[in-house]
Formats: sequence, C-alpha cells, structure tokens
Amino acid sequence: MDLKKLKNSAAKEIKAAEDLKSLQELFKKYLGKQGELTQILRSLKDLPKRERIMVGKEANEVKNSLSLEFDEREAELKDREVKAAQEKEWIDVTAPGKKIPTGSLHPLTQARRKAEEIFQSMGFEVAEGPDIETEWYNFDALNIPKDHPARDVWDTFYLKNGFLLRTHTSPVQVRYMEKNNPPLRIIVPGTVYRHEATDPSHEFQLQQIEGLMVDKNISVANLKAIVGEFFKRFFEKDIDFRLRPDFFPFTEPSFDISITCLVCKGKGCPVCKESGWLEVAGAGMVHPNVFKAAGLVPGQWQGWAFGFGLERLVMLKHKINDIRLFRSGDLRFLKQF
Ligand code: FA5
Repeated sequence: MDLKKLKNSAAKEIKAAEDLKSLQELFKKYLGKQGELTQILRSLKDLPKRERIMVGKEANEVKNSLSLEFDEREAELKDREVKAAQEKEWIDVTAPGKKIPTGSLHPLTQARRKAEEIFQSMGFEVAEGPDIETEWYNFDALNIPKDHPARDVWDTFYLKNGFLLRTHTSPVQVRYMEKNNPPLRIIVPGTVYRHEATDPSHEFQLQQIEGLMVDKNISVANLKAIVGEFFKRFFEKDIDFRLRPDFFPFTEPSFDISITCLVCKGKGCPVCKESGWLEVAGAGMVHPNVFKAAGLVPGQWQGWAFGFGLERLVMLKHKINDIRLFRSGDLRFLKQF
C-alpha cells in the first residue's frame, strides 16, 4: 500500500468536504475502525520487524497528519455553519420600525366628549334617552298636538309598530323631569333622525346635544352665559353668537342660536347659505305645558332648554364644508382628526 498516495488523496478529499456529514464519512473511510489506514496499522504485525518499524512510523505520521487535517476542516466547516445561521437570523436593530396604523376616534365622538367635559365642569349631568321613541314623548308631551302644524317641521321616520325614530333630543327633557325633581342641569347627547333631503348642511341622521336647566329663578341671561362659556371653551376662542326670536312649541319665548360662520369668516359660503351666520341650536324658556306633561307644577319652576346640532359645531370648528363627509367613511377625511 502506498501510504503517500493514501495521504494525498485523503487530504484532497478532506479539503473538498462541503459539510460536517461528509467529513464524518471520510473520517470513517480512513481512520474509522474499518478505515483504510486503520487496517494498514492493524496489518503491521504481519510484517517483518524492519519493515514493520519503517512502515509503522510512516503510517503513524500519516495518521497524525490526517487527524490534523480533519480537525482543521471540521473547525472551518463549523465556523461556516455558525456564520450561515447567524446571517439567516440576523436582525438589524438599527432599522427604522414599521409604523402600525392605529385608528382614532371619530371627530363627532371627540367633539361630543369635549362638550360633555365642558358642561360637566359647569355642574351638568349627562343623561340619555332612547332613539326609538313614542309620539307622546317626541311630540305631545312637548306641546305639539296631533293637528299642530309644528308636527310637519320634523319630517319623521315612523316605524310600523306605532313608534318613531326621535326627531330631536327634546323628549329626554320630559323623560328626565318625570323621574328627577328640580333643581336640575342636564345635557343629553344623542342621535336623531329626520326624513329630509341632504345638502352640505343637512343630514338625515345627526347628533344633537340637548341642554336643560331648571330652578326657581332661571332666565335667558343664564342661558346666554352658559352658551357663551360653552362656545368659548369648545372653539377655544371668543365667538360671536346671536339669539334671534324663533318658534318652538315647547319653549316660550324661543330663539335660534347662530354663530358667525367660521368657514367663510362671515363672508358667505354654501355652508352658511351665503348669510355669514350658521344656526347651531334652537333654544328657549321651557313652556309651562312641558312641566305639566312631566308632572311638575308649572308656576313653581323656571327653566331653559337648548338643542345643538353637533355636526354643525364640528364643521365650524374644523372648517368642514360638507356635513355628508362625517358619514362618508372616507379615511382621507377621518385621518385628519
Ligand atoms: C330642534 O330640534 C329642537 N328640539 C331644539 C330645541 C331644544 C329648541 C330645546 C328649544 C329647546 P331644530 O330642528 O332647529 O330644533 O334643530 C336643532 C339644531 O339641530 C339645529 O340648529 C341644527 O344645528 C341641527 N340640525 C337640525 N336639523 C339638521 C339636519 N338635518 N342636519 C344637520 N343638523 C341639523
């Protein structure tokens, strides 16, 4: 057996081994129990003494040299494997993070919460009532009898079972006063429904904030003061507003509350119907018949009430020129708030 040849070819194969498994196979082939070199070493005993010493020496040298080659290649392959694994699992901790898109509260929800906060800080309680109402609470108890022309003002969605979708939040005035004795201060935020055509300032589903304050000596001056304070805090600046005589069957006297159109700064635009003013609320002193319907003695109490349109307030605050955007589901619009 030519030990030199064996050494050379083994060394070549070791160097060419591409992974630890094939290296192991090579080890078996040459240095394993049945390995080529092992067999040579084993057969030494059959050789004559002189030859045995010579061949033995050379065979041992080959063995040591191949062992070294194996160790070296093993270290190289292990190193290569570790590096490959590291490369595969490498995380760039300096890479900028991916932004997870988060939602935000709808501008109407934000505004409603802000209004609640402002009124609560002035001692008002937040009350609620049902969206599905009876004719009694929506109309009769509010001094709007069946044949009264004012019933036409609120184009109503009537339901098949005799109920209706409330056309305003005013029914909660009566519902609340039936259960709670004055003095009282409440606001009632809620959705109302009107069977009407939509345009830049009219929706068929909108939110109102009703206000009601009842005590012994309540006047329009109190109404003006509270409303003025609300505007100031809601719009975060001084706001021009005006009360003009209006008519509501459940208040006497009645007013509409308008503020300078902030979209066009009073110059006139489609939102304010070119008038420079936008009506944001109806208001007035609670009519004696409403106290009566709620089971209170009219002469004993005085009170004022208002009903704001929340969309209109938000439109003015953020200079939104079309009320229909609120329910459009358009993310480009909603993402701005
Ligand atoms: C009422 O609904 C009365 N209940 C308000 C009231 C309450 C008067 C208490 C007196 C005492 P009116 O229909 O005007 O009134 O509506 C009140 C406000 O809701 C309006 O000023 C306006 O801001 C808003 N509003 C009414 N209809 C619409 C609509 N279709 N789209 C958007 N906003 C509306």
